[in-house]
Amino acid sequence: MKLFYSTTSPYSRVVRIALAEKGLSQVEGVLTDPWKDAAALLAANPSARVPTLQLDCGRSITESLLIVMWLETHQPVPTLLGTDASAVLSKAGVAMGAVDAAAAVIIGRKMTDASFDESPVGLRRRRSVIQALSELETEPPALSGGIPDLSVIATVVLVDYVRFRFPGATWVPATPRLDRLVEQLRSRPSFADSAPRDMPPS
Ligand SMILES: N[C@@H](CCC(=O)N[C@@H](CS)C(=O)NCC(=O)O)C(=O)O
Repeated sequence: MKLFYSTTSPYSRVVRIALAEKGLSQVEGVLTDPWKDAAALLAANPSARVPTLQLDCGRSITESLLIVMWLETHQPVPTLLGTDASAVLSKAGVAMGAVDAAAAVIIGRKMTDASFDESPVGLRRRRSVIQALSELETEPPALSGGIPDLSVIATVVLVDYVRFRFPGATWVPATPRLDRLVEQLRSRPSFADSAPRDMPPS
């Protein structure tokens, strides 16, 4: 199996953490800038987006949460759904919605410029991030002692992505409880190895 991923992509990071936590580290990582339309990525995914997981049979699975769904069926143990799947998925959805909103601001800047942030759509996306962070801060996902579940993974990916893309932004709410969760996982290999960083120059 091959995973096309980028080091800036929060969606790729969710899948990289999921693979590592499930012990599927034999999957070959293919570092790919999706904006450069690499032929291999385009052949594997008509949307040319990362993450894209290419199975040994040649079939591809795209979309981060569908990849996680496939991993759950392919290798159910250890599960990323904890002991209360609806609670985990509910919180993971809040975090992934905010990941989408934060990524939409970055794409909006690509389409226009930094003024996108203050546009009606930009402000709406920013509000989604603020609301989601505030909701997760009120009741953070819990580390239950086993492997981090999908709600923990998505929340840490969100917090780190917001810090990475909007450093020092005054509109980002303080989230001391989420920060503690991030700190607890910072040195765990699956999280440390996938921490967001700029893509190397090609
Ligand atoms: N819904 C997709 C989003 C994937 C996505 O937007 N990936 C970005 C990188 S963060 C990408 O490949 N962008 C290239 C493009 O939009 O052309 C998922 O969950 O995997």
